[in-house]
Amino acid sequence: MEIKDKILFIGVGQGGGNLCQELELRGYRTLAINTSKEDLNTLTVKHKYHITGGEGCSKDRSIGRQLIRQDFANIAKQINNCGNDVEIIMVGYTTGGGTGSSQGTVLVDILTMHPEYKDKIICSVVILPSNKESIQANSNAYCCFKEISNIQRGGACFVLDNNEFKDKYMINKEFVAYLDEFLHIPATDKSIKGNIDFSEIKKVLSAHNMAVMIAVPEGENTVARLLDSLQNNSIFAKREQDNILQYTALSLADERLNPEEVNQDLQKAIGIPIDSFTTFNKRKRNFICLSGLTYPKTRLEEIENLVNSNKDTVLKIKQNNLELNADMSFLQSTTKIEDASIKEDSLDNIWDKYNL
Ligand SMILES: Nc1nc2c(ncn2[C@@H]2O[C@H](COP(=O)(O)OP(=O)(O)OP(=O)(O)O)[C@@H](O)[C@H]2O)c(=O)[nH]1
Ligand SMILES: [Mg+2]
Repeated sequence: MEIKDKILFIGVGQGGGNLCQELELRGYRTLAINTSKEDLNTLTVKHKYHITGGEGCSKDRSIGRQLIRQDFANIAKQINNCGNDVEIIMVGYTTGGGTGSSQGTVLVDILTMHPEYKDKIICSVVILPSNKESIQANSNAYCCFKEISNIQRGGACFVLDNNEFKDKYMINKEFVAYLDEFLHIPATDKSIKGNIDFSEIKKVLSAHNMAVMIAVPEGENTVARLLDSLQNNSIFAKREQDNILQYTALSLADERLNPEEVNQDLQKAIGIPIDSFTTFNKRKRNFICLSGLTYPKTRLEEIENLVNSNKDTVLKIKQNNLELNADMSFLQSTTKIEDASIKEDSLDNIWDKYNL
């Protein structure tokens, strides 16, 4: 079975769909779902699904949340149709919009508990807005990340950052290239000094919390250059420098290098993982994937500060309103259930956890 048949990539919203487009060019199985027909029409991917009743969410997360809840049975059918035989499902979405940001996380959470999918590895690819984007986009991203950080059973979460590159489509392209390179390691990178097989790829991807990938061309000072790229020249959100990680997968270009020494040097800077997997390649590239990293707390604090520094203005805009204070709630129905009534974490009540 080819690697491409073991993975399904589900893109939610526009950014998620754009990732599907890039992956499909490389032969991967994808499913693009969106509340907006117009967004879906920009894609040429084979499997697309327009969420019933959706007209886009215009960055309103509560609309997206309501729509996925109502239409989940149909969405599940689509997923089943495209990938009930895969081993890994990746869900990709942006955190700043309305559709992906409200639906991606709950979809991941549900898949990790769903009888048909809970034995698969459910990974995420999420995208942070740049600090030049709107207050709404940044506020959405923060709220979305609060939910991401509470997911209990998910696998690796790759966090791409629009702050790090001017061209967001280049970020997509670069990520997809890295992912493709990583997933092909078992097939292409072989050495008597060590191989990485698919079960090790799965081990790396099954680690909870954040993951990153980076590659540098072959050359002197392999470790220093890998470390520099990890820190300064990456499409991913900046890592916390707390030496917490679970796994590393490393493919080296120069077979004369001693893998134990290289790993030791790396670990001095990034911390000691539970396990490290190493192989060699003929692509003249040094490639590394780290997983089980802490979520990018410092970067999220930046987003929090950006939103907070605009809070007064936003509140003023919102308060610039006719005030009608009488309580008419006795005539209004609500679907919101108080937190106290949400008890155990089951597939049925998971939606209530995501009430907006
Ligand atoms: N890196 C990257 N960022 C993107 C892409 N598309 C959108 N974004 C960013 O994502 C945010 C907007 O999210 P979208 O994915 O367009 O929103 P959506 O999920 O379709 O939600 P609505 O349009 O509000 O229904 C902004 O921060 C954009 O800069 C993409 O293809 N790549
Ligand atoms: Mg959209």
